[in-house]
Amino acid sequence: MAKPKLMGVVNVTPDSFSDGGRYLDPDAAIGHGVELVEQGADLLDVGGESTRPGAAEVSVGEERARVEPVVAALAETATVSIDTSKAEVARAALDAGASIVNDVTALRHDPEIGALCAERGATLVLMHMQGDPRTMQEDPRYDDVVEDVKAFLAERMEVAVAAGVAEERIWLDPGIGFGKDLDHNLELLRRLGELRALGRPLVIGTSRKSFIGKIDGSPVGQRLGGTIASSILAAAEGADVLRVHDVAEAAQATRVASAILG
Ligand code: HH2
Repeated sequence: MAKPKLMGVVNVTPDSFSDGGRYLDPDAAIGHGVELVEQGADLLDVGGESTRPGAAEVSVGEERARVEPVVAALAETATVSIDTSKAEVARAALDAGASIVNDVTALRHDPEIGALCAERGATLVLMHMQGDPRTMQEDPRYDDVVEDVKAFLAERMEVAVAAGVAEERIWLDPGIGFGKDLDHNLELLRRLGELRALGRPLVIGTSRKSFIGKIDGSPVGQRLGGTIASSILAAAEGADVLRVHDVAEAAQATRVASAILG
């Protein structure tokens, strides 16, 4: 198993599903990011808008105000990705030193992000989501979830390339928990290897997500074991980047797993 990169989550929001409000203050967010790097994060994903089901929309001005100072400070010492679906926020974050744009709508909300990443030579993460955050958990349906997600990601990659993004700069993410029921999430994780055929690095975010609670009834603050199990199995199936809140524990788990599997 190749040791995956760890993407540490820095949510500068009042309402993220697992840590909303803890790092809304810029100094708290910066301190948290620094701590995650010390714990072994290879990159930091800074976000100013929650994507949890039913989350309130945030204006461009507010989202920029939340993320800009945090990105500027953290980019001095770390690789920073900006978790946004708005080109204006992405541009401000790239100006402040971010080098990756993580767009959970895969250029559907704001196609301008494609041209922006092309112009700046930024890496672009394209994630699968069925529906939008307001409605995505209302009875999601697929013919074959892995085939459907794979076709979607292939199509969004074509859109990004048509906008000028170099294929080598694209990462793909099946979007665990975004318009998927428990069986969909489990099937995607079980058959993650099939997405390798797309030929691009795979990002996986299972951290603290509700599918873990659906398996064992755990509340959001007690899903570390499930996060580690799912992240390591994903890495063994070929995930290249693990998006996690608990970096120290994930770093130990990936070290041990890659020592065993070689
Ligand atoms: N998950 C979340 C947010 N952004 N980006 C990618 N590429 N993949 C993911 O799985 C993913 C993501 C949700 O987690 P979190 O940021 O902790 O919560 P919230 O959206 O409520 O801020």
